[in-house]
Formats: sequence, structure tokens, C-alpha cells
Amino acid sequence: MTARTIRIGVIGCGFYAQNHLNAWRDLAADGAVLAAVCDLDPAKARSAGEMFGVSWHTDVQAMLDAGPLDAVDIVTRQDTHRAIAEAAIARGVSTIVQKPFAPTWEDATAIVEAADKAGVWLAVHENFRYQAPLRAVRKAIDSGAIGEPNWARIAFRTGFDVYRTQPYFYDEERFVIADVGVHVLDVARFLLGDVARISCETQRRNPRVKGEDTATMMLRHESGAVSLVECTYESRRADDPFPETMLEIEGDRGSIVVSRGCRMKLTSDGEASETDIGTPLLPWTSHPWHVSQEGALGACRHFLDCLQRGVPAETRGADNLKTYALVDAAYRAAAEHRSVAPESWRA
Ligand code: 89Y
Repeated sequence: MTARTIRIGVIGCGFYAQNHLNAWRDLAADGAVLAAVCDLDPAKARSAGEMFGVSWHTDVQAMLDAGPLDAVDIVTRQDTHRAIAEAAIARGVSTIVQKPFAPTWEDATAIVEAADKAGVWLAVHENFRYQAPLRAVRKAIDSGAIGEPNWARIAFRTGFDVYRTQPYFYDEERFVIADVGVHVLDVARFLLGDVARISCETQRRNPRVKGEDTATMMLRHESGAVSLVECTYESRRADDPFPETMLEIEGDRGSIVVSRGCRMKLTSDGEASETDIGTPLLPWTSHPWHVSQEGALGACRHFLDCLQRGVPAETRGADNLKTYALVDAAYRAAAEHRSVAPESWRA
């Protein structure tokens, strides 16, 4: 049976949106139809429209009016997410929202509630957990090779010049945890399960930025496992791993260590093996961004499959609120010098 086609409109045609556009095009054979693009900036909208051979718009309502669309993929800055998501949800259009979900908890929950009320499918484009290397780690854990994971260190440490392509970073009040910590915290949930409490120390090591550029967090998972979750844009090292996530996970039977270049060392009952868990470059990906670009494709592939089957995504709105609550809890923990239970202080 041929899979149902899903007509998608991409809203926001900026720097990172190019990856979503390429991903949807790559998924054409699986039933994705990139149907329209939209950006407030006519030059960006037109350029994406022409490049991908689809109609382009500068107004979201006009794009929705032109329809018909099954889904929108919102890849704009977070302060615009709520209004755009609500507009799509009001028309019953399935909605994918780029991370970070929204600037505030109130906005994020309002989007989830609007979708629930309207019975509309909603997902957050939280893409790290869909990267091939992190899927391979999850698979290794599921195989039972290391036993029950009970300790981990998950780190995104880089000195790569992220400000060149994302200059708004200089002015973010909530910076590295909200931007990339949100991914790493989601990975911690993905690999070790939900979190009972979190503590956090933040630093501003680069005087040119407004917010924190370094965070060192410690999590107690509901399973009893403990993890250290680190993120920084101020790590000066040769062989910078950007944008790979480095990790070490220990269980009662063994361990998993992922090092730069997507190398996974698996130790199981004293036997060690090493594998390459990366993937080859795609025609539209390049180093160093490849791992992240491939993760965006993995996320789109998962969303397409869920939309076709009519099932919720792993990173559905309600699930992503748990990651969002963890981000908020990290900021609160840092400000109040204590550990914070993400769910309870939200309750
Ligand atoms: O903004 C960040 C993200 O979400 O992934 C990589 C990034 O673009 C820079 O670290």
C-alpha cells in the first residue's frame, strides 16, 4: 500500500530552516509533499520558493488560505511560535514547532492546550534524539548489553563560532540552557528516563553575551540513575566536536562511550567493541553541521511516519513540556542554589 501523502508548509526560511526544507524534499519518496513556504522577509521566502519549486508567501494566513495543507513546520524564532501555532491549530492543520518550543512556560502550555482542545496533532522539532548516533546509543542500551544504565555524563562542549550564523545569541537573557541545553536535557530523558530533580551551576565566560554560556547540571532520574549534563559555547579545544554530543553511560554490566567522530565504544561483560555510529554526508549536508542536519532529517522522517499512521510523535507537545520544565527547573536551581523537582514546582 502506498503511504498517504502529507502536504507540508514550512514557515520561516532562515538559516536552520534550510535543513528542514531539504529534509522534506528528501522525504518525497516516502510521501512528503513540500507544498509551500513562508517568511516575513520576501527575499527569503522567494529564494526558498524558487529553490524548492513551491509557492511562497510572506503571510501565514495567506499561506493557510491558499492550502490545502496537512501540516505546517514552524521554523521561526521562538517568540513567534505561539501565534503561528495557534493560527494553524485553529484550522485543524497538524503542527510542528521548532525548539525551543516557546519563550515561556505559559506560551508552551497554551500551544499544547490549544492542540488538545482542537484534537490537532502537535510535535516539537526537538531533533538531537533523532540523530543517528544517539539512536544507535539508545539501541545499544535496549539490547541490554550494559545492563541497567545507572550513571551518565552527556556533554555538548564547543568553542565553534555559533554567533556567526545565530547572531541573536548575544542578546538572549536565557542563553545556552534554553538554546542547546534543551537538546542535551532531552537526550538525558531519552536515554535515562524522566527526572526527579536537577541542580545547576551557570557561568558567563564570554563577556560579550548577555546570558549564561556555560551550564553544568546534575540530574537524579526517576530510575535512580544520576547524570551530569553539560553545555557550553566556551570550550577551547583542538578537535572541537561541534555539533556532536559526547557521552559516557555506565550500567551494571558495561558502558558506552561516544567520542568525537561518532565513535562508540561498547563494553559488555568485560568485552569491548568499537563502532562508527555516524552516517555518510548527504548531497545537502556538510561538515561540521552534518550530524545536526541529519538529525533534522531523522526528526522529519519520524514526524511524517507518525502523521501517516495517525499516531503521536515521540516529541509530541505534551512530552516536550517535560523537557521544557527541566530547562526552567535548571534556571531556577541555578538562581536559588538548590536542586529542583521539575514536575512538582510546575504542578
Ligand atoms: O542552536 C543550536 C541548536 O539547536 O543546535 C545547534 C545550534 O544551532 C548551535 O549550537
